[in-house]
Amino acid sequence: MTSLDLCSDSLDGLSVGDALGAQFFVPGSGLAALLDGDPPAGPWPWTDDTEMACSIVAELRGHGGIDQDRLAARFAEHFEPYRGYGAGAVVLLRQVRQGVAWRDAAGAAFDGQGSMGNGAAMRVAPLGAFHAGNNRTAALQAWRSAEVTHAHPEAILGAVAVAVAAAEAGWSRLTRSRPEPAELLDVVLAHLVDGRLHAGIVLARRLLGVSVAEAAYELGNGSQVLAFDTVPFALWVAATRLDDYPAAIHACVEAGGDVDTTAAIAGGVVAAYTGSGPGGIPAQWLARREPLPTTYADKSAAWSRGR
Ligand code: AR6
Ligand code: MG
Repeated sequence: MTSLDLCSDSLDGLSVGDALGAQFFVPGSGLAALLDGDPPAGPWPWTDDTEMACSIVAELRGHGGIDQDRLAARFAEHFEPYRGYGAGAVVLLRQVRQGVAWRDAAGAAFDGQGSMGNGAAMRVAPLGAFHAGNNRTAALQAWRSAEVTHAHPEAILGAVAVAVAAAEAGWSRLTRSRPEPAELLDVVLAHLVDGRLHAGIVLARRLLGVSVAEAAYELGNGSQVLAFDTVPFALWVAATRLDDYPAAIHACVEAGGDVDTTAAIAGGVVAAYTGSGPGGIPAQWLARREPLPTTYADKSAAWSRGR
């Protein structure tokens, strides 16, 4: 089991969660069908969560770490507007394509506040899995990956939280020791500073015994598309269902809201622990996900050189 194997399993978990979660915005596809073992017919197109995660994974495959300029170039190169990007992300990625420095574009977003959207968190679980066994490196690398598009500290901390959870999940898989839900969230909290994201994870830790509906009511379900309205619930799901990928995705679907993103985050963390094979992601779900792009590294390098 290499770092890249863990990373790749987490990417499968993220992208299947994203693609299946996005199906629940399609009229007529109901929760009951999924629970009955009859999910929507494929292929399930993945969305911006997966497209951006693939850019991060290409960085790790090619270089073992995040170079922010190169990551910005990859994000801009692979940006397909119809993949459901946030409104701020659309503006920012267009600007970067036009030659604006990513740091200027990210800093200017939302009247100079920077984005506190959930986009830095939605794409980062595979980076955490890659750094299984080294939570501090996962946190630092997540920070770097987030800054390229999200200048607001709450969005950056959302990415740190998800990456540390995925690193811990991957490490638990390697050591064959499942952490208690509270232990997993404590490891995450140890890498955060005070703020709304931190407060959300503290609340999630107190709610470990409650129903999905109650957790989503208290923590948010991503309907505001903000980091602190998304990550606490997604990590509550991952912590409480770490050994059961289908149950984690069911919980995200049941909660509603920004389902593709909560399922991408929870799915990316859980698959770092379960793997993507038997006992992890159902084979039928993997087969129905739109295939992942395969040409990221080369195209992006060519685009960078041509600027
Ligand atoms: N003040 C007010 N609203 C904000 C702020 C802010 N500082 N920052 C973000 N928002 P964005 P993302 C709101 O556009 O984070 C897709 O559906 C604002 O409404 O930076 O990459 C994905 O699947 C803004 O449009 O993009 C994810 O669910 C929104 O948060 C999500 O979008 C998202 O921030 C990822 O979005
Ligand atoms: Mg999306």
